[in-house]
Amino acid sequence: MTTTTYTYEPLNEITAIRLVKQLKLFSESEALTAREIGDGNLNLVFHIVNDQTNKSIIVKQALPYAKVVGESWPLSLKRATIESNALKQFGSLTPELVPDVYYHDENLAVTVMEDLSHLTISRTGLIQGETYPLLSEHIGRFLAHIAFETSDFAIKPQEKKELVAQYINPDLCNITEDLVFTDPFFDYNTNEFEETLRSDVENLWTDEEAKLEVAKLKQKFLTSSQTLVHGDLHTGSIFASERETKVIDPEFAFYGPFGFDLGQFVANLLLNTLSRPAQKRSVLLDHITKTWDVFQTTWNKLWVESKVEPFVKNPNYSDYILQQTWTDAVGYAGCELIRRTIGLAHVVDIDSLPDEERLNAQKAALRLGRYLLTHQTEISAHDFKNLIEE
Ligand code: SR1
Repeated sequence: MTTTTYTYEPLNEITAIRLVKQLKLFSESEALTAREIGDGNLNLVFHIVNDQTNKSIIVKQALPYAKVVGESWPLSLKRATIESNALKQFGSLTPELVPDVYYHDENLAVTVMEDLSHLTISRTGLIQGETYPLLSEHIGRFLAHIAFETSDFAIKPQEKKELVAQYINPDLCNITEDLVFTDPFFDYNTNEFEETLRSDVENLWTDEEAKLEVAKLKQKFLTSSQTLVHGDLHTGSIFASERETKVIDPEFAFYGPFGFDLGQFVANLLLNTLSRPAQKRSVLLDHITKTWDVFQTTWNKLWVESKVEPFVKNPNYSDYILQQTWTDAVGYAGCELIRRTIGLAHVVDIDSLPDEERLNAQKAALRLGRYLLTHQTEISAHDFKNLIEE
């Protein structure tokens, strides 16, 4: 069998079709249509379909810069390989919760994967009022499996260190370090907010109590290699329907803190909650409690089966790790609420609201973010209802 060595060049509709035929994912004679549908900040995404048979696939290619800003923000193409490896690793643990990967080429920075267009991006669906009854059960299970089974509780330390090295992802981690943990807390020009919010933002910039908590969480993000994290688990990284949930886009994956993904997911549910009238919020708050319940139940089940770490015999140890994970998640949720309100990448849940509602939701997100940062150890998963109403 001959293998082709590719040289990087950005694909277009024609070359994307040529590639999938070369890969024999479709035959030469098939009539295919390709459409670039990437609406994220970083990549090209081609939807390729045979309109006669309806067979379809996704070709995702990393660009050597951040699409959202342009060529002035270079980014390593290695992220495509990290994403493909992470999808395969997640797929080996929770196959029903991620897309199948059919092909990856490191030079082209291309991953060919299952088309999920029968599902909706959960952010879009939640904005439209979908409830996704299985979302929290699925994400709680996904998070617990990934967190536990890629950690030192499930993998021998030498092997785990190889994985830590494999997932070193400096450029994408740097985006998070800047956009989530640093820039929103200083008067930096990446920030974006309306003048009507300025006094709230300036109060935050001088709030040394909250900023100290952000500094500690950033330090943990920089140094703690507890587990493989998705790294960008907002509701735009999750496809969903009434019955199915699929996690996509783990190009920010790296070895980080147990609570990071959970915190980002919770924060994005909270951002959607804050965009709604009071009587429509409970479904999101229930998703938060259920995610954490399922996480703990799944984690404890994996814990008792663990054969790698002799200390797992002590149940207090599991409680300690879970407590730390939740406390960190609350802190990371606080950072995410603030950065999605005044930083570079906002959420459409709130930005699409009419003026007065938008300002109220943004102020509430900043208040809640600050509260989570400064009360991390006191907040349980059941407390958000009261916190949001206050
Ligand atoms: C320049 S990238 C901006 C944001 O988009 C991604 O989805 C991450 O959330 C990142 O922080």
